[in-house]
Amino acid sequence: MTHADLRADMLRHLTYSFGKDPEHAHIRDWRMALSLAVRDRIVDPWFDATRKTYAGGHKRVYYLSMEFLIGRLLEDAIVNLGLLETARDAFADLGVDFTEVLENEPDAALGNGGLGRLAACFLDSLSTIGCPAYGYGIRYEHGLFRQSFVDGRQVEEPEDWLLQPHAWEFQRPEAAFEIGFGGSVDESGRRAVWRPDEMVVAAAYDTPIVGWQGRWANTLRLWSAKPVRAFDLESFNRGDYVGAAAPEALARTISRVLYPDDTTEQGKALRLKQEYFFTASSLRDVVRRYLSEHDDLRAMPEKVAIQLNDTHPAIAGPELVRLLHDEKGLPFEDAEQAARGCLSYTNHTLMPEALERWPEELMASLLPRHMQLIERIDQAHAKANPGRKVTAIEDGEVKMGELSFMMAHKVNGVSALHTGLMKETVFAELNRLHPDRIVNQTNGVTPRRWLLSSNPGLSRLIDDTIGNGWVDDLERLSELESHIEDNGFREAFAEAKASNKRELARFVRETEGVEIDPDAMFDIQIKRIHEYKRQHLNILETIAYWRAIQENPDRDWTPRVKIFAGKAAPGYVFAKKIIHLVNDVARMVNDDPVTSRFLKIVYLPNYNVSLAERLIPAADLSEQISTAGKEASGTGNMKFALNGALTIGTLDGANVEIRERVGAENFFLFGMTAPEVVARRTVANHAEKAIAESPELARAIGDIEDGVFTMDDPERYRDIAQNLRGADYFLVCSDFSSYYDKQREVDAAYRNRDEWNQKAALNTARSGWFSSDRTIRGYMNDIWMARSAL
Ligand code: KOT
Repeated sequence: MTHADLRADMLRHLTYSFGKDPEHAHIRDWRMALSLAVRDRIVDPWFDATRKTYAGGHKRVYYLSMEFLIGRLLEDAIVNLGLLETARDAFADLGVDFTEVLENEPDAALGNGGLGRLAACFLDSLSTIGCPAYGYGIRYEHGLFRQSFVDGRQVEEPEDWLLQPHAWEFQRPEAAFEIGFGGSVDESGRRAVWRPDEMVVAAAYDTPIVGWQGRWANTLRLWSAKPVRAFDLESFNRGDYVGAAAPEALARTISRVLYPDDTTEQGKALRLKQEYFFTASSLRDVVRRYLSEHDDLRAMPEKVAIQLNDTHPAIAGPELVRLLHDEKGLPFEDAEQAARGCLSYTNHTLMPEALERWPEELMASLLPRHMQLIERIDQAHAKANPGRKVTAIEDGEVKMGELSFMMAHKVNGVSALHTGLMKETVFAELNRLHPDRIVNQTNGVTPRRWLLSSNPGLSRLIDDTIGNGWVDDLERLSELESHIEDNGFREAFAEAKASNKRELARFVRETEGVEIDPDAMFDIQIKRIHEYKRQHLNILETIAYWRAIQENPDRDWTPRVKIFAGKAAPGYVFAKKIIHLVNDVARMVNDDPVTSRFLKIVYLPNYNVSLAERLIPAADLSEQISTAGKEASGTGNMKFALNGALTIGTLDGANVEIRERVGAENFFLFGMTAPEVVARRTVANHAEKAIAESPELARAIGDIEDGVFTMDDPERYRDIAQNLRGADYFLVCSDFSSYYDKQREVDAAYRNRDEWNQKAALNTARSGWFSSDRTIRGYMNDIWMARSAL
């Protein structure tokens, strides 16, 4: 396809799909026209993939996830179809800025963070590998809130990506299911019959997901809630026009908004409704598709693999049993076995506050038949494993982790450390009963988005050095190693980074009005704000460094820019205080004429996928500083290493495996290990002791308490300081010295720029294993027993 062909296609869509003539087209019109022209190229491979899957009788994988943090799709599709240069040329002809067109696309934020972004990377890898698969989720009208700062405080505004037409989706009016809630169970007949008293319609919207080089395309099917009857005619005829629209509003509430909590549970009835809504519609679709080709439901596991992305779709266990037993008439035992053969469950966190538990009462009132089946599943498990006290129902609550474990043939963790901890802690007893069930699948990231499109400079250098085979065979990056000795290569590698940093400096100047020096070290921490991720450890170290510079301003300090980005859940007061503190410190430090040559702090608002794509390629140092044992895996850590940033981090999650692969000498390790963390908590006054041993820490906390950064309101951070001096559950104080000292080693290392570049290049060369293609192959082989159809 030439750029003239693409231009002609765009002009046709501009005219006939949108009724615009080129003279009057806005950027948005061009973006929509390009999107449809590109989408047209995906439809054929998409149909082909469906036909091949049917014809070959292939097993299908269904990935059920509450969140798909897909971000922008246009550039991804263009890159995967190999049309980047073609599109650029087409716009050059038209005199329209191509980058502006790409950046005009709203960033679809249908997820909170790691869990949702992992699902999106998996979709890309499944299509690249040619594994027949569907992603199933919710078509939220409002994705994750937009964040801004007012006087340094986080302010949330609703996100409304669907206010404008969405170029990528196809509405499927023919694919709709009625989903029930509440009511009662009629057990008078031979089979239990659930009679719900509330119904909504789940309507399907499909987005094709094309893989690398357009060889295969799968479907992301998102469900939108609609009323069974849009309008209550009776109310209308009575003249009650508001009441007439009530059923519509009620039904639509279910897919209205994404819950903005990451790794914490809200326990709200609407959330449980959302979970059942998308799980039930997805399973009905799966069973319908299976029965269109097969008739033996007991053999379903041979053709169907259903992955539960955490426990959010855990109701899939009882729902599938209900469909097979109550509705299709299989004996309970056969239904349970067939369901278990299909289902598997990924655990993403061990933090007790994130493990889903639903009050029995709520479950019974919303899903009465499911509550009965959960009891039966629990009893069957107890009967099969006598003498063991492990149950899915405890203290009047349904424990969704235990339920998922019992209903899955495989359960996986997301890094080696995390999987080990799962076996030792939350699932210890279940693991003893089912020792082969828990397996590890270390997370990965798609190299198409996280290197090829987001870092074109480095990608070009890699192509020129080893060819472009790395894009779908990322371990080939190891071929770069032999070139690292070559001065020319090292300089080109350094220049790719330098150029990304200049571009970021320009962005920060234009959006924030803050001047940062592209030659300073760019030290970046971007992720959800959470106590366990310890952004406050980072800001304490920043304060201490600032004080050290002030005391000795004539020393030759290593210039740094500390960059933060990330959202706090709206109800998470402590996390919001951390944001405010960083902003207050930034204001003070950036205005300090003595230190500002050496230290700048930037907190970028509204962190999302697109901002990550801008920041990661420009990083020198990646902050992965969670309390050991708390971050299940991390995936940002992988993206940074892949893009040639060095990590300062704890032995937590996938950091462990990153360090093993890139080499200990190319990774700045600090802090306690997971077992040391557990031991340290038993030490009386651990925080007080750590503060007494570190004058830098004592001073930094003192500054916060004295209102150094909050002259107008010295009390503002009293509770942060109190928490640090007191419980300090996440051991910020106990890890401080080790972190501070390691940062000074980082300073020294950055001064030897050539050696630093060598370490950076080694990080890239040795990060190939962290491709989500590798992860997906692991799931296919160890869990799904699925094969590529290519
Ligand atoms: C839990 C409850 C609600 C919403 C999100 C979660 C959640 C997110 N649990 N774990 N995560 C993160 O998942 C990522 C992908 O596996 C991990 O890399 C990360 O460490 C988890 O915190």
